[in-house]
Amino acid sequence: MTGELASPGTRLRRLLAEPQPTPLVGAHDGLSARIAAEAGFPALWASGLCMSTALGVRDSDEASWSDLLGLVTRVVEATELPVLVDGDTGYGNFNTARTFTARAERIGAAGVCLEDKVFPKMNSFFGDSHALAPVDEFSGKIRACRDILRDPEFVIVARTEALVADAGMEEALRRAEAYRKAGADAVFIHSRSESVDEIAQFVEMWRDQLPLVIAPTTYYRTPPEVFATLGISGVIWANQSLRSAVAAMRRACRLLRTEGPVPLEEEIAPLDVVFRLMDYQGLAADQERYSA
Ligand code: SPV
Ligand code: MG
Repeated sequence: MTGELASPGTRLRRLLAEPQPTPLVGAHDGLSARIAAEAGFPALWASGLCMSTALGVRDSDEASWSDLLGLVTRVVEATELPVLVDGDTGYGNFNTARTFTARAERIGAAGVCLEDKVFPKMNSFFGDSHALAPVDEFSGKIRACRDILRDPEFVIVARTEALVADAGMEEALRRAEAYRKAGADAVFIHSRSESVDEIAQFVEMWRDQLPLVIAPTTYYRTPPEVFATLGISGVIWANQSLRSAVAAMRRACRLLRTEGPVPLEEEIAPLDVVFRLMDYQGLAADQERYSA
């Protein structure tokens, strides 16, 4: 008998409710999803930055949301892991946000994260142009997303960019509180500080009202036990896997061009690894089983 898995939303919800922070790793296609699963990550972040980069465009709403959902489908189908989808600003108003969310749910994602910036947004780590959407307008998006779900366990994460936009701690708290009231299941408090201090300050003032999610892209030096002590629920390693691929591909192309394939072969994944990641053996076994 094969046991039914709980819904993706339920599984993500349970992970975020665990006493220790749940690590999520950024994925942008089926391959990166499988590599993350092989390494033992319990959940995936379908990263807007990474999917945009994989498509060869900027993380400034240049990819259409159908393009992004195409990649999310690949990420979802590649493993059994629950996938939290980066829904950026929701691509317009409450209606585009809820349509995106409904589609993400239909294709098997576990949750969507929406951020309170103005469309078109810019990646939080580039430049200083990060205008915030009015709180009421963004709260309306959260409510609309909540109302369109089929699975009430599907997770809606509200991300505030107040600290990224230099709007201050009070504003970050005011926004997080509004989004909690609008029906968010968790708050993603984003920071581009190199220290965890502003996150710690937020946590202290937030007083555990909803699970908190963070992406320590710039404060990656923070010892992991600090996140546990702060009671953080989800730690998103948003772009490290993609950036490692960028470094490896650049090096490989340079080496191939300058020195040829022989020195390169030593350091690249053997085809066997590729076949194993995609379970070619499983297909060979099925071939036996189903062919006359
Ligand atoms: C993403 O991965 O697209 C994110 C997280 O939004 S970050 O790029 O770290 O802001
Ligand atoms: Mg993003």
